[in-house]
Amino acid sequence: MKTTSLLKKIGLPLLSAMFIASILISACSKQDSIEIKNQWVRASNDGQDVSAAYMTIVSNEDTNLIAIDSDVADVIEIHSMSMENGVMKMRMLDTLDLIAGKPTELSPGGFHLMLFDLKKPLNAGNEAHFTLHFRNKAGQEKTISVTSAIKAEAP
Ligand SMILES: [Cu+2]
Repeated sequence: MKTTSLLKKIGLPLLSAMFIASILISACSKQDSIEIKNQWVRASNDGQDVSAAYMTIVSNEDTNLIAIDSDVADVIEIHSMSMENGVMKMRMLDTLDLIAGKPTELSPGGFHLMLFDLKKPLNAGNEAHFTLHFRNKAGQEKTISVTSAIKAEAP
């Protein structure tokens, strides 16, 4: 068939050209990328409307996490947790500083996103969606969307 042989002739170089182009594009956009991984949300307990979300954030430029929206909670605060004189203290932060290339871990016992006024109970096995707002030193803002699995305990 004519069309088949034509496809064979043109298809492969075209595909590889597209592949190379996509690599170039991702290499360019990587210059100011923010990566989110290991994200999860703790399932809420019966009768409680608070919970916490965890994740690892890696930005390749210095920036700040300044605000968070979600479909599961009306109010979300950035909290830190630390031991002070033998007592665990939780503190609200205005922003979370992110240093270029350094993974910032939000995990139980450390930084976390505190969810208040849950819109509905968070059941293990479901998902929650978050929109993270960042602002760098130059004042440029960036938004990243994240889907987190709801889990009964730390993975
Ligand atoms: Cu907290």
